[in-house]
Amino acid sequence: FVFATQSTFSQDYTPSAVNMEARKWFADARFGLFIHWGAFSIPGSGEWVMNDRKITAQNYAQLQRFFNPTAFDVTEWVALAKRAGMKYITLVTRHHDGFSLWDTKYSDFNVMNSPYDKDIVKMFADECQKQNIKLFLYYSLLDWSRDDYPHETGRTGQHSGRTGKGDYASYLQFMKGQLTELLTNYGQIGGIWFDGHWDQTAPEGESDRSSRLDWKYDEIYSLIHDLQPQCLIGNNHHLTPLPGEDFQMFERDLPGENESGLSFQNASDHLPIEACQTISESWGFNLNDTTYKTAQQLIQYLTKSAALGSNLLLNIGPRPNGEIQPEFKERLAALGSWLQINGESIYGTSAGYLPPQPWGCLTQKDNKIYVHLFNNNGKDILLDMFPYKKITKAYSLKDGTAVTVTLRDGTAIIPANSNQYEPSHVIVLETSDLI
Ligand code: FHN
Repeated sequence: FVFATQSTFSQDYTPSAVNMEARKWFADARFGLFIHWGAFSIPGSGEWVMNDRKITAQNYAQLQRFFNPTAFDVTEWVALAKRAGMKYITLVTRHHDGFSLWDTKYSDFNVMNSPYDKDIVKMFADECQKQNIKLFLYYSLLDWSRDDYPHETGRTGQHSGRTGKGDYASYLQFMKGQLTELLTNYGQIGGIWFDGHWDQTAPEGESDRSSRLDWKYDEIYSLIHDLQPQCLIGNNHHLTPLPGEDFQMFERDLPGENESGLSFQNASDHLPIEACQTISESWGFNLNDTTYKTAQQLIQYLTKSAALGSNLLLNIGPRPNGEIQPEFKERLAALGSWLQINGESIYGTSAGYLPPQPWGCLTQKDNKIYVHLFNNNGKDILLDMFPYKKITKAYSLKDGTAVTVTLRDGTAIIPANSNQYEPSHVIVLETSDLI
């Protein structure tokens, strides 16, 4: 995925004051809920089912007739995110399969033509406003159903069944139309989350990977910033951020890690960062996917992402009938309970002065350093190169119990008995006299 692109980006994007404020808000928010849900949820084989099973666009379109999530309760979904301590929701409004979850006049393949017949984006927009949580919209750049999308994924033709060869000018108009709807009819949108850049970029049928499609981001991004200047733009292209983007993303990785093999980009030093991760393995509902991460793993993942200066966008893939799996609910509830007590060490913090360590990690705010203990294996915790001359107070965030911490030759020492604490215990060091 490391490649140059031929796009002609305008270099002169100056974020407006409201956009800068929104970036600050976003960087402080630290935790959001990602929702992968749509027609692809119906077969229960993940959101790539159309491509994986080589289903033609014509056959796939039948799923529209079965989309009827009668158990969907938007109030409950939004409340679940709130209780988990999340500050925003990023909803998949149209994934690669092309099914739109709102009342769009630019495509018939949408929720209004399903038995459900309700504008789901509108339901979220209204409910998020009511419950005071921001709404971000995921929007796929690539589309497996439209003839005018010059597609790459599956372009050997097995699954497409499409007649067109692609016409990017027409497809671009379509995207602009849809984005205009999303940014006009649903109130203030927190951000647009693009995905699919990596799909391709060579014209259909061409194997030369050096001739890549110009996505015309300069046009798309200006449209968004003109319609809603505060609306943040992020693009999951796995590249260093491009002009016009307001935050940087990492997929299935924390900044600086590349366990997924997708994240070669360096972390931005000036834009907010967001890492997205799933609670189970799959993004969309998958009957075979029962590998749920534990609540402890997720708490530590959230903590580590904050320790690296990043938000965490944590994904659920609800069932097609609108139920959310109890396993997701339990994990989200556990995160919420932990944040109720320890939220101060996550929200509004910046990266720790040391990177994450085997025993845990650090976050910082004002004159406080938060020490997150995962497991110290019975050893003293040594914070080398401690950036302050004094520790004026040290205590457990949970209940204020004093902790004896010594500062010797520039190293803060937290004694081994700290392993008496439960996992993900937080110790606060109040400091003074920056070195
Ligand atoms: O292909 C998608 C995938 O289905 C999912 O939406 C993730 C979320 O980050 N993004 C793409 C893979 O990069």
